[in-house]
Amino acid sequence: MRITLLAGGVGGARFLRGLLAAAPDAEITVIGNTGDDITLFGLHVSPDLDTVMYTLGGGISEDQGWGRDDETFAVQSELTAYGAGPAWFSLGDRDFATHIARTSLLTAGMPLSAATARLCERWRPGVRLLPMTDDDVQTHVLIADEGGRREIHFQEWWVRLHAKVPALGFTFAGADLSAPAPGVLTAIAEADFVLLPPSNPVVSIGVILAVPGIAKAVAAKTVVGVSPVIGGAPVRGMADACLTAIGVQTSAAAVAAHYGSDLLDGWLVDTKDAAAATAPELAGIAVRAVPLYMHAIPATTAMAKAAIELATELSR
Ligand code: FO1
Repeated sequence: MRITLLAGGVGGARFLRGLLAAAPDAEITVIGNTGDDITLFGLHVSPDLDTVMYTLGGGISEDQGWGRDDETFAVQSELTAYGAGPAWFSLGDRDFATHIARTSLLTAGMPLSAATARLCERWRPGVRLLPMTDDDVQTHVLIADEGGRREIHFQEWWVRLHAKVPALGFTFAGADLSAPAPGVLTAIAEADFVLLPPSNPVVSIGVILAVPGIAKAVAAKTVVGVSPVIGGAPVRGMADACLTAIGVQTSAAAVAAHYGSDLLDGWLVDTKDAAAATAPELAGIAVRAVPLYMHAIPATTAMAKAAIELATELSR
């Protein structure tokens, strides 16, 4: 069985752990969001690719959901001593090595997709991890503060401002000029079905769909999504701040309606949101209510099994 997913950071990576347990023989391709990428100290940081790679490779900081386990911060404290910023983005010594390795491969002329494959040779995540594009696409956030209306990098909004300054909108700078990375469109076309894990629908899945060609390729497949919202609140992160910014209600039904029935064939909601199954705005989308809290691997495995069952049923 060939399964392709569009994934962001923590939610996507945790879902993938359950999917690998639910379908150990499946050939899984993950198309990772790179709109979060940021260059710091001359190094290319790819947070969502690293979260998938570390989580499935066994190197993740479990309580953070990002960065490495057993971290030390000697380099960061030395940089701070030099007044070299920014200090608000916490980079550990082990994590720095990933960004140095990636940047040296990019500097040697490798595209991000090849560099990502090289880093995965160490971590062996058990999935093929592809960046959505090898081109430069950056998620920017429009805010209004004492400095007036301006756009800032997603990471500055998410990490320095803790998404507390309301986002007035998002732009995916460079998306229009970008192309899917090698293998992305083939992985979608050749999949038995596509899954959308409970990643942020705006700044993770939404960015990937903004790369020309990807949305159309995905819409041609059987697609089952997993709601990132349970009982009117995001399970993790600040998906609600992102959804509000684009005028979408924070509910399981509203997120599915936002994706639309052209894209989605099936939608998993938590048992709390079972009413979504009869929501008129979800006509044309098969809704199933199953427990969606990924509090332990068995729970996530059951969710992944439900997604596979629904996708298999819908692709008949
Ligand atoms: N998130 C934070 O809230 N604070 C940080 O200092 C931080 C550092 C960081 C370093 C490397 C990395 O790969 C991720 C990091 N993140 C941090 C998480 C990051 O902002 C998110 O993982 C994604 O960009 C959103 O999915």
